[in-house]
Amino acid sequence: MIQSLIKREQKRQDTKINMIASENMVSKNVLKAMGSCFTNKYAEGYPSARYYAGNEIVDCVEEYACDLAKKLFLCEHANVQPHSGSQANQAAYMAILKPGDTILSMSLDAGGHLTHGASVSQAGQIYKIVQYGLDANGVIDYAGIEKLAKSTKPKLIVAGGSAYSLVIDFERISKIAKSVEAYFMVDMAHFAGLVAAGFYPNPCKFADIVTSTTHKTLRGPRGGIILCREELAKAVDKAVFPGVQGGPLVHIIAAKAVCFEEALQPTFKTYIKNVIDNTAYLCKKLQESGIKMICNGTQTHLFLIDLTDTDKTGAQVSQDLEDKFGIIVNKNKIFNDKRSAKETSGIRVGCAFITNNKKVDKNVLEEIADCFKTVILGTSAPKIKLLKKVFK
Ligand code: DSN
Repeated sequence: MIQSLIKREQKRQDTKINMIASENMVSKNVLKAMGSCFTNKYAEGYPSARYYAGNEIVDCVEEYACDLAKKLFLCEHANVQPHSGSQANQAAYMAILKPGDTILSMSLDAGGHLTHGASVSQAGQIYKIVQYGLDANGVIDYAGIEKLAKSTKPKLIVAGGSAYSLVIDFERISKIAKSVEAYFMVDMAHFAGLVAAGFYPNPCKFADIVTSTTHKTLRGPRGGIILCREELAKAVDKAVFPGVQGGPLVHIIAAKAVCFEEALQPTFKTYIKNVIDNTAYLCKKLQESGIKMICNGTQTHLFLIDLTDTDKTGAQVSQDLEDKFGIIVNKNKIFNDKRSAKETSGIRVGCAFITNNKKVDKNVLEEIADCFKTVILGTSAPKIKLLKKVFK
């Protein structure tokens, strides 16, 4: 049964036009490591300090993955055990905060993440959460962060998110954090690949703790990592295990190492440059046709379409794009959205997945733009000749 479902899913991934900004396509070697015999091993603890015997090879894997992560992101300490970005964030908070401490973070509808303190998340229930948003231009309200930091004296300021399309000014936020003696954490899950390739400022230069997933633009297995300076290393490691997790997923750690090896290659730089170029080109084509963007554009692998001037909801647009053209996107709330998370007034679009297909060029992107225009603006249906050839 499962084998046939795997085949069907592979076909779906090959034939649909996947523009979900947080997804990507791993290499055969990453897949191989994930499916390896390391899945059979328990390894609670850390290299040379395990609670189970038989970890001499596992230790080599974890040490190698940590060394590569440090090399890739130029940081002093790496923990590669978090099972996910959410657990990485949970552990990062636990390493430096006490229940009831104040976190200042970007709100979910401004592009932040659930784990940054939404009321339904664990962080929202354990810590006191104060949130910042966007200014009138859709840019992070840096002046607002400063004001809130001064008035609420947070113990931690968090930057990063899931639906913000501009480069974040880490230096500015780190100065604000220092001025109120708060820790500064960056969740780079979305743009980690851009950082690795040198197309986004490295948050490790400015933040006390950096968390990430490894499966978005970084193009590795599903999982998380935490990076920090040596002085926080012990607290971070203790928070990951035994703080929030038990045994690490050694097969995933092996796959993270493969992903880091790949991200250190020149070909990865080319891939990320193409992702950014494709995203910018598609975004520009849509803007030229009158479609509005939050932040008025993009500097990254994603953009967020603002549907408030149209009669369409995010839910309708996402459904129509899939039904009519096989384009897969996600509906997304926008800042101060009047619609619910089920409907939304935004659509988040990313080019990390489709850029793996070498045939995706400007002509293909123009056909994709025509599909969006048909669904959002009601222009006549395009021929999509190229799309049929490229995604088959
Ligand atoms: N669910 C991820 C995303 O789509 O951005 C964030 O966790």
